[in-house]
Amino acid sequence: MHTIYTNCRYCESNCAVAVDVKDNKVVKISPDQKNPQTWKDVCSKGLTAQELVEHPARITAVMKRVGDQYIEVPYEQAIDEIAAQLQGLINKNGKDAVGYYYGNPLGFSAGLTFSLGFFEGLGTNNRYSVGSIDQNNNHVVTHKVFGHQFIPMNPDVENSDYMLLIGMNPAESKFSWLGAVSNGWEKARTAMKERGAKVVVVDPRRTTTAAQASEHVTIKPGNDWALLLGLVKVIFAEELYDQQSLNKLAAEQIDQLKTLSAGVELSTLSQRCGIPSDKIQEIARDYAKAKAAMCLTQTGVSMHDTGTIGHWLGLVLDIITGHLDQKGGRHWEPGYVNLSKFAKDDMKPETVSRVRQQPTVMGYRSLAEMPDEINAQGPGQMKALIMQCGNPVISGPDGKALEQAMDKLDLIISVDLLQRESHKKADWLIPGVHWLERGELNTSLAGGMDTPLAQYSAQALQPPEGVHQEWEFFMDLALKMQVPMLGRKGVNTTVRFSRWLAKVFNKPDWAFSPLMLSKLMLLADKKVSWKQLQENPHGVVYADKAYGQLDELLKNAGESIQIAPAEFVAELKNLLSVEDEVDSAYPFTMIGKRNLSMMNSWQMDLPNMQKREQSNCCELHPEDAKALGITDGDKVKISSPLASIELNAKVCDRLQPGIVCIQHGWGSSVFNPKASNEISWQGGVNKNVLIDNKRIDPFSGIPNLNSTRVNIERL
Ligand SMILES: Nc1nc2c(c(=O)[nH]1)N[C@H]1C(S)=C(S)[C@@H](COP(=O)(O)OP(=O)(O)OC[C@H]3O[C@@H](n4cnc5c(=O)[nH]c(N)nc54)[C@H](O)[C@@H]3O)O[C@H]1N2
Ligand SMILES: Nc1nc2c(c(=O)[nH]1)N[C@H]1C(S)=C(S)[C@@H](COP(=O)(O)OP(=O)(O)OC[C@H]3O[C@@H](n4cnc5c(=O)[nH]c(N)nc54)[C@H](O)[C@@H]3O)O[C@H]1N2
Ligand code: SF4
Ligand SMILES: [Mo]
Repeated sequence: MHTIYTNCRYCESNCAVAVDVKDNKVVKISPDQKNPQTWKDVCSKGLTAQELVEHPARITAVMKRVGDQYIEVPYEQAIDEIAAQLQGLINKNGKDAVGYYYGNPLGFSAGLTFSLGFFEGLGTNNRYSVGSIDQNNNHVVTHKVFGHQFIPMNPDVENSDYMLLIGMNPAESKFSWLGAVSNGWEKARTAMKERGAKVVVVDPRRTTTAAQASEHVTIKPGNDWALLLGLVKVIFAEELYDQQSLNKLAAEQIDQLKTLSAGVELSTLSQRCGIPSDKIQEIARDYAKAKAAMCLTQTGVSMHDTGTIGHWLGLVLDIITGHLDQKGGRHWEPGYVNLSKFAKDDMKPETVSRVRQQPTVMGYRSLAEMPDEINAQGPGQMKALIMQCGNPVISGPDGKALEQAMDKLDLIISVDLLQRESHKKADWLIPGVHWLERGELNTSLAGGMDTPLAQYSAQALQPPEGVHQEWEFFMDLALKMQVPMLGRKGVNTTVRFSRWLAKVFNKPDWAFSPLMLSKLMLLADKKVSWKQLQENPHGVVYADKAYGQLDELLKNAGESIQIAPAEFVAELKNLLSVEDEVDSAYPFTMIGKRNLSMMNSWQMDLPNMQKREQSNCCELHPEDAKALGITDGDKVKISSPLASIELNAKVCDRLQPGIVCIQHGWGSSVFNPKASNEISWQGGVNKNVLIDNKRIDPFSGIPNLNSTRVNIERL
């Protein structure tokens, strides 16, 4: 038996784990206590990660659909056939015929560069990312305000006196979203206990986080912007701002914000968000006066058609009170590879989609638009879809519309560990490679750590025999189809040459790979060397935590903060001008939640999770239950104008009346392509079929995943 020190790559927390291995099988996964930072937060998902590797229905070879069966096909033959099929579609219909969607787990793989690089080279406009159902509005905001699309902010929890947590539940989901704090919720609780720090949680539901915080403030879903505008209003009106911070901003932009916030009554904003005016005043005063404070707006804010404005106003609050990028606030860490240098002018909002004319984000369209781009005939129509690490039919809005549209595609390819709902009609199943089977240095997370830490994520297991790394699949397709990898001439020649050298000299490491690219990127900033990483398998703390580095970045780039981008101001005025209409046929608002032992639409089929829950349910308030004659456990029907679903009711006082809560991600079967496609697991109901793909955030294309109007009745 031997032990490999590596990281769990299921979420941003990147927890350090020690993996005991015997005969290429995991004996045990435990927290790596020698890691200086990230081991304390290890959760059951990481500790049982081998359950997915050893899943009985795991795809362990390339499978091709023939009739309604799957057959195994040698990898090289698959590359030839797939390249020919894609080329055929492109010759007939143009490059946009080939569509691509990547899901959340790809963000934790260094192979991402090669997947994205293939489609960049191919030049298709039909590219879709999970960011459009998660975080794209954050990128839109930092791009407009700072001029950089990728500025993750690390919450300096351990030094904070006042934490305003809006739309997040770190007690279950971890402090892990665009900036991770290892053991963050424990650190926040310690700060409350030992230093008297205040944690105010704004959430429509009394989550575990809300229950353990100093204070829980309930809000009407989708209206965080109104609360935040209220806070900004009070801060201007009572002159609670930090004058030094204002001095750095353009006076006319400040005036614009002042005038805008002064022009709306606090009572109006209070009514919109459902938070009393005096509570808004109290939060504003405490926040501004706190020595060190942070306002974190997370997915509860993101997943609405108002998400961009919500994130923007959260940033405005931090900037005008002088808390941004200060000790105990959210601070920017350039990381061992400063990605803001690599990802600066790639926002492309001027490129709009073909059918809806919706702006793209970093060249990617919104998943909400995919059905239209498949259905609408004419030049640019999507004819094929390659999915990697994603389950868009379940995790995206209006899964039925997407499923129906996908029926019209000529070719569906899925790269995944398992065959789930979105992949059930796939023509090709390409085996995914689990993080236990990957050795990589994931530079995309280089700056997203609480304390500057770098660690090589070592490979613990060999993938099943004959299975190639996912990035190799895209590289091999690029070579076969003569698609310039990364959209750059010369890369393919370099790859061919390096592969030849590697073969001739029997040095597999010499072949061009994501790791080689990461090593090259290390040289750009020279904060940590490859040698250091190899010598320190538990990770290297390469710098002290520092504050105020964002100012330097902006100064060096000749940029200044644009606190009131014209588009955002216009949209805010628009939000203020329209009434928050309630349709009496759909009087409830549906929100969501996560579960500590599962990720979005996966892991519920694993033994670790099966011990806990078999299905999702519909939580509702006792008063609503009484009025509707519903008791705990009753079957209820939840409807939106699009569809209806049936679930068991759970009566609970965690919610306010008028709000129901259903966990997303359920209702995705697991199929077994090796056993005549039989269903290997099934559980719960897909609530996202209720969610409209037409009502989306105008900037990021994110739908109302967390504030859908529904009706509920007893069956
Ligand atoms: N209503 C509602 N909807 C939501 C949300 C919500 O809060 N409410 N949350 C949203 C959020 S935050 C997100 S991130 C999205 C997620 O949306 P997606 O990323 O599209 O979907 P997931 O459900 O995360 O599915 C991930 C897939 O990746 C596969 N996978 C896991 N590891 C690997 C790997 O190493 N290689 C490969 N090839 N495949 C792998 C899994 O088997 C699974 O099929 O869902 C969003 N949808
Ligand atoms: N165990 C586990 N951990 C995870 C994941 C998982 O699926 N399972 N997913 C990972 C991923 S992909 C992500 S993106 C992160 C997300 O991490 P978080 O952002 O913490 O996501 P949630 O836990 O869903 O918390 C969102 C909260 O917003 C609340 N909410 C809903 N609507 C509103 C609203 O309008 N306003 C406000 N203020 N609050 C609202 C919900 O009640 C919920 O408590 O978690 C990551 N970690
Ligand atoms: S899934 Fe759990 S163990 Fe893995 S990185 Fe996230 S918090 Fe850590
Ligand atoms: Mo996410």
